[in-house]
Amino acid sequence: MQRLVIAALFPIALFLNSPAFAQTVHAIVFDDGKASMTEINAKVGDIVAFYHMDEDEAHQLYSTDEDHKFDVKHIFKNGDHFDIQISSPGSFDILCHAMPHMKITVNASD
Ligand SMILES: [Cu+2]
Repeated sequence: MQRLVIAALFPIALFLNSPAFAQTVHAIVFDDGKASMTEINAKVGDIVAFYHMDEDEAHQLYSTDEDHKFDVKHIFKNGDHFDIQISSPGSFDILCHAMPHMKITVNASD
């Protein structure tokens, strides 16, 4: 059974490692009540990685955009890490439940 699973995954792994599917990780650090970036230009398939390094503030990140919906439901606090993958093109805003002024715009292209 184990062997079957590995055999099934192997072609997918090769496919993802080919240069045509090179994936960029856009790391955003949250500290001092701020995000390290307020705008990201990304490609479909890229990862946006949130790193919470804030001693004083809790951030709760979400997007209500139809094609890029997510919500970090738990309290996102110091030391936490959370990734989203860009699944389709378009621009959307990442907002924060805890801070109405916090906004990170993601421009995703094919
Ligand atoms: Cu915040």
